[in-house]
Amino acid sequence: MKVGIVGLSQVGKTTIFSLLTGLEVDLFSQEHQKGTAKVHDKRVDVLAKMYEPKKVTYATLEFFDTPALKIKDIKERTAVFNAIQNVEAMLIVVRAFKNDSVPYPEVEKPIDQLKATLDEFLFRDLDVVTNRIGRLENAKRKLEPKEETELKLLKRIQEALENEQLLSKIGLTDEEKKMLGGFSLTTLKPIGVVVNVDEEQFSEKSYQTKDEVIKLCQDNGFAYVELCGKLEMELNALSEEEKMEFLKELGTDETGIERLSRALYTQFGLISFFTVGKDEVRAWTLRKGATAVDAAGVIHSDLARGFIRAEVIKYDDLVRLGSEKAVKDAGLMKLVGRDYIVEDGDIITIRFNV
Ligand SMILES: Nc1nc2c(ncn2[C@@H]2O[C@H](COP(=O)(O)OP(=O)(O)OP(=O)(O)O)[C@@H](O)[C@H]2O)c(=O)[nH]1
Ligand SMILES: [Mg+2]
Repeated sequence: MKVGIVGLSQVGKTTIFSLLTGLEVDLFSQEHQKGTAKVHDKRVDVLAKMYEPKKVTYATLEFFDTPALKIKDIKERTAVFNAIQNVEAMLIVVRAFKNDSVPYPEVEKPIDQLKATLDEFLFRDLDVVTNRIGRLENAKRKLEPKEETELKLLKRIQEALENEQLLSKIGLTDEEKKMLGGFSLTTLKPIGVVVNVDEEQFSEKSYQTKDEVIKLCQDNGFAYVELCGKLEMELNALSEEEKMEFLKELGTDETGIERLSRALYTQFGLISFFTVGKDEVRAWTLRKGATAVDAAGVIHSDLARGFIRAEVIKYDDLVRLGSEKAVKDAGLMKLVGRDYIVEDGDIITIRFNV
């Protein structure tokens, strides 16, 4: 899944992009950057220990860094959103960290930054929708029935946006969403929020307007994660052992970045299934509700085309019983057909014939 990283100026967007993707970036460059981030999943580590494969592959998310949004600056907004039209989800970065040597964004309180960023999302969608309405209304011909339906829907959406409602919250049907698919509407996409705190805020688990930020995220179904960009950068520079030691002192076994990628993955409606063996242990990504034949297709189109059935064992059963054989002997391996709905943590072997 492709995720756009957006926010006001100097909040830590590029820092978080760099931490997520492991790419070295020039903080002063205005280039758009994209990169791939590993989605932390302890289950993959456990499976890798068990199978000792040649290769271990984690699920990934693809991130796109963007230049800062400036409040009510149409030109900047258009540039930012045009550059990430293809993303399927948004990650908003909000700055809580205090540091007078880093210029503050236009509004300082985290809740105000979040609201201002969401306003830009709403304005963007309103721009797109209003343009399209104008084009339909000014068409010098009679509209086709399909266009009439679209126009009616767009007007309803326009009104919602004018009332500052996120489109993900107005109960659009799947058919309506499909009709809007080509417009890449920002507020229809899943949203995650990351608050960049400083060390003091991190250890006190508190920052200005935190309650309001959390409430807004909960009310709208946004993923919410706090992390300290500076601390994460320091962690990054350590060896694996030093890192684990440091994290233990902090009372956790996961970095903020690992927590972030996992939280987004879940909140964006993604699940993982696994394939295992001596060659490779791998996590693959599916949308919740996808079927066994979808899973086959993710691995290779031949596997979907020639799909016969799939063998499924549950990760928890495998770990509890210690081997595939033990799981089979306990009668816990399932043979499933193409319409089986894959569950997070399924270990799948596809039987196929092409
Ligand atoms: N103290 C502190 N500084 C940070 C933290 N995160 C980022 N910075 C610094 O803040 C400055 C801005 O960070 P960037 O990651 O470039 O922020 P940005 O949102 O990409 O900035 P623009 O793209 O210019 O809008 C840099 O000097 C970072 O080193 C943090 O958690 N704590
Ligand atoms: Mg930047």
